[in-house]
Amino acid sequence: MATRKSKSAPSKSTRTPVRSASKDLRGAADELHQQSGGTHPPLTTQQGIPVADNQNSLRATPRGPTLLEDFILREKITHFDHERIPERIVHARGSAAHGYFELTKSLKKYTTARVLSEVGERTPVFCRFSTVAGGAGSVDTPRDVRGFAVKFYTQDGNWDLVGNNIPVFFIQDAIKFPDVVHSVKMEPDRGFPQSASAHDTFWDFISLTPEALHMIMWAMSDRTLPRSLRMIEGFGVHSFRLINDRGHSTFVKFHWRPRLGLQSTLWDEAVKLAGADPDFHRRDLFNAIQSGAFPEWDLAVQLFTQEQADALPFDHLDATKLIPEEMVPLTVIGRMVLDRWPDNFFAETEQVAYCPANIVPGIDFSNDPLLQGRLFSYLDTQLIRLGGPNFHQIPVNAPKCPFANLQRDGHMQMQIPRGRVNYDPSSLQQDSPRETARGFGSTAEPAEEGTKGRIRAESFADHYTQPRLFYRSQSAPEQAHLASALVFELSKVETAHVREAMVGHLRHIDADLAKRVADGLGMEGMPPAPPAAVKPQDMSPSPALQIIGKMKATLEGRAVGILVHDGSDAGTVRALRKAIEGAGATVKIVALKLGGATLSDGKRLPADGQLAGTPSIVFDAVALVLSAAGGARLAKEAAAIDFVRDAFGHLKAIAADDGAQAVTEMAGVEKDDGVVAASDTVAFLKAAAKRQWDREPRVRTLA
Ligand code: HDE
Repeated sequence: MATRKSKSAPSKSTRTPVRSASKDLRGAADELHQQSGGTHPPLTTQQGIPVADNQNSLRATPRGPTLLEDFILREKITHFDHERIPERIVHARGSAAHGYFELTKSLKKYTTARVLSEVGERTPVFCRFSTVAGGAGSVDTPRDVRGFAVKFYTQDGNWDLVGNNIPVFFIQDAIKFPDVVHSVKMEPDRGFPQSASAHDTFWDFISLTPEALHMIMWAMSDRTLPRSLRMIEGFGVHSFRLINDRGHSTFVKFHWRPRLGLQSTLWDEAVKLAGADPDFHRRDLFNAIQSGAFPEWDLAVQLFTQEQADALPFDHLDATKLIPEEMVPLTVIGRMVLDRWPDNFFAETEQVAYCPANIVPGIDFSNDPLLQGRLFSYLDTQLIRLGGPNFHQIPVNAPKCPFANLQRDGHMQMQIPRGRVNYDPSSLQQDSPRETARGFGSTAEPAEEGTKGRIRAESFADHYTQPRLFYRSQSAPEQAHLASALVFELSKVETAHVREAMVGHLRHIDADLAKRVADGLGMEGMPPAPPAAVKPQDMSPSPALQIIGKMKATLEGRAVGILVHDGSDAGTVRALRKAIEGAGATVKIVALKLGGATLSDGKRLPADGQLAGTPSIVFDAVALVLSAAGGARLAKEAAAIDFVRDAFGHLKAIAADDGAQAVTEMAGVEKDDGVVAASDTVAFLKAAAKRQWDREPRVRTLA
């Protein structure tokens, strides 16, 4: 009040207290700083000028105008104004880590690439995972493809394997990429939906682009709902070539296999996770690495000759096709360990620039037209995203081997090249860089006969065989999830003819799938199937395409929540913790208040999470250790009932002692193999190592 009065009638007496208030602020900041300890270097401007006051701008009088002269304020604000760079047009939301790749099996016979031929060699890597459609600030768990990009800092320069967690892609030709991306992103007139494919424009495009159907099968499967980035596979997608010392070429496809096994969430879980923890995957990766539980992947290759490629019943240069591993087996050649979280998110995870054109001698491209387009796109986008041609000098992008050339100048040149020579050939300088016999060479591949034109090869025309292969290779629960995902997505499509066109396509893939989706949408009658350029073939099912079949029964790397309240049995909590941690999982104690609960032994057990903010969705299994009074109390808490109901609905194992009965009853938990006594740690570990698929038909209607 005194201040406001002073505004209309400034006087000496009112100004004095304001000035001293500002001094007090300074004093409080100093005091807090002193309490925090440590050795602090002097704060300076970007020009190195020491800053005495970082709390107050320079003003003409304590309540008067701010002075333009305040270069410290201007520099700080100007830098802040420029803190954001354009986000990636796709894959904007990502999380990354440093680590290494260790070769365990030499491919010397096939390639001169040192990174793939020197067993035991550890190559530093930087690996970034991403969602595709959402912006940088979007959530971690939408239904979406995940990017899986690895930069290998090899002795022969950077090799970027820029892949996804799905081995095929939506389109066959790079010229369609802007269309598929526009269609899935927010609709341009309304600016929504963010990070979701369940809308008209996406399905309109897909219904008119049958080549996308194989990828759609994958996208609608649980592959796009990963439980953790530590539990996804990665694929280089395209065929690449390996070139050996005789110039001989062998085709190769790259696969990453998570050591923790492949695992997904259910759709309902993913939806709820988006609200419960928008950073679920980033936090999970961060916590694992910080706690020393370093995620690992095996790198495996499929190697095949031109003759084998020619004998395949599809074209391996078509990125909408995969080579079943039952046809060309996988050979594990090494492992990747991610063991260091970046020091700074922006400097590393945001500024890292991957490019499929970054390959090293001994590796070469194939003629896949999607890959060929990508070879151009990434450098182009990075020139604008990172502001100029010197982004390779940003530490996360710079090769770790020596590099030298005659490219010069440009925005943000960080190096100071010496000497007169910036051209080649030259004779004036003894240390100017020169070509080397060990340098990169392209495969001497004879060009095919043919006519120039905008032509899609006939061998790319079969759009239904591999979607059928994928669908028919799935386990029953996975088929039901896939059909339900299609029903969900198409139910969000407002345009009837788009929904009908999609069901028409499904008829070529599998009649039962089409029927399930048509029924799920409540369609009267079956829409017509469109003409198919090539009649779909039946390939032998490939069980390797499943998740459930491949899922390891394990608790390793997973998390279990134990719900406690005052009076919970201390011995049971201890025994559970020991067993769960012994199985390689982490334990989080959840209680009504963060302060925790006083257990039966009279001791206070602090909670890791407050019940209202720690739903069971963030766990792989739960235990309810409650006294009868505790159970009765929590049976009146909506968050506790949801905790249990969701765990049951998400097919998770539940260990419950007698005291928990009031809550389990309220939550509608029915006895099954996944509901065990809290005292039976052996049964709990067994049940918690997998989801209770048999329970699903009892808790939800699937298509
Ligand atoms: Fe990308 N893609 N892409 N893509 N892509 C980008 O590059 C592009 C494709 C993939 O963590 C962009 O630096 C075209 C297939 C990943 O930083 C952009 C085509 C696969 C990442 C681009 C494709 C991928 C990207 C956006 C069709 C799996 C994130 C920002 C011809 C094999 C890398 C950037 C990271 C990023 C273009 C298709 C994977 C715009 C034109 C197929 C993992 O340049």
